Amino acid sequence: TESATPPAAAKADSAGPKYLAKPLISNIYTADPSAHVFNGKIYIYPSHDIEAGIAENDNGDHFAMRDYHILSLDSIGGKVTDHGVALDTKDIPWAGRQLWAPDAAFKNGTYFLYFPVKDKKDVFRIGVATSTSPSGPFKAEPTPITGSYSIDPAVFSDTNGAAYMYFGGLWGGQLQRWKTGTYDPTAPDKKPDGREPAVGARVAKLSADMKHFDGPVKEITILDSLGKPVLASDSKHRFFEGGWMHKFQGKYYFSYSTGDTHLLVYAVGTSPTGPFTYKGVLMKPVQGWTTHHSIVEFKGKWYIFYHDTELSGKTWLRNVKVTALTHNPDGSIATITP
Ligand code: FUB
Repeated sequence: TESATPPAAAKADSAGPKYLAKPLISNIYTADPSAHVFNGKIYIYPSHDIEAGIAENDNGDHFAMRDYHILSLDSIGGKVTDHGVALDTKDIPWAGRQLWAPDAAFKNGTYFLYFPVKDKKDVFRIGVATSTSPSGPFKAEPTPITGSYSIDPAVFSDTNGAAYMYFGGLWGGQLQRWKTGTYDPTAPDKKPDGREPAVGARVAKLSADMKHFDGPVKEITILDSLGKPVLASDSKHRFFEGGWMHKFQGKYYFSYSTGDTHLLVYAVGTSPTGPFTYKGVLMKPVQGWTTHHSIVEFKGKWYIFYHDTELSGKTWLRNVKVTALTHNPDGSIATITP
């Protein structure tokens, strides 16, 4: 376990949001922060970025991560603890390469870590690992979740106890190759026909043991303000990757990255599986190509965890940050300029 003291400017909650947007740790590079409150503390489940010496390409081969470190903090602006390696690719029997953005959940005394990694055929699948501690170490199940594919799992436990996994990511995340329900490596990775509906994120209900899908995988529809599905060519509104679900005042807020237009946006619905109506921009572009976030309520205040490349200036060596998130009285979310 290593500890890292945040930079002096990252002061306590009362200091206000503008002082919070500093790298949370600098001893390792971290990205894609999925934050949860467990046992009164914030636990962050991020990707662990490394310099693998692989040239940057549209496939994302330069994101060649091999393990996860879990972070925790007692308060926003407080000391951040790096709990060391929680899961390594070498301990996932079916894994090939690229351990990308994870998420976590808790049920009946067990913590679950959900992770995307390419299998030995270079196809992204989503696996699950368990632990009795929120900081791990985690033990991976011997096979990926049946029916899972692509990247960026985000698990949401509803107030009635039902849990759902949101997943998917375009281009390097391979979601466009699953249009027919089976893997098609010949599907064009980019530039879909301008008039076709956007490829949607996926959602599946989780089984009672949290280790399987309970029922079919469903494609999520994002509607525009006229009630029409967002088109594939509408790159400022369509889903790209990094989905997240939070519930606020009984409504379901599905937020995501628009990828090549570098926005974090949100859409709202009345069911956890959608459809969701596009509402606006959560966060303007950060430094670096990717933008990926999570939203969590902690001690009565809402926060957004995200990343940028402040420490390295390199898109594949990112650092996680946190800042305040404001729900306006009308249910809209105030746009954050990072
Ligand atoms: O960290 C690798 C990938 O970059 C994630 O899976 C995407 O969401 C993007 O942040």
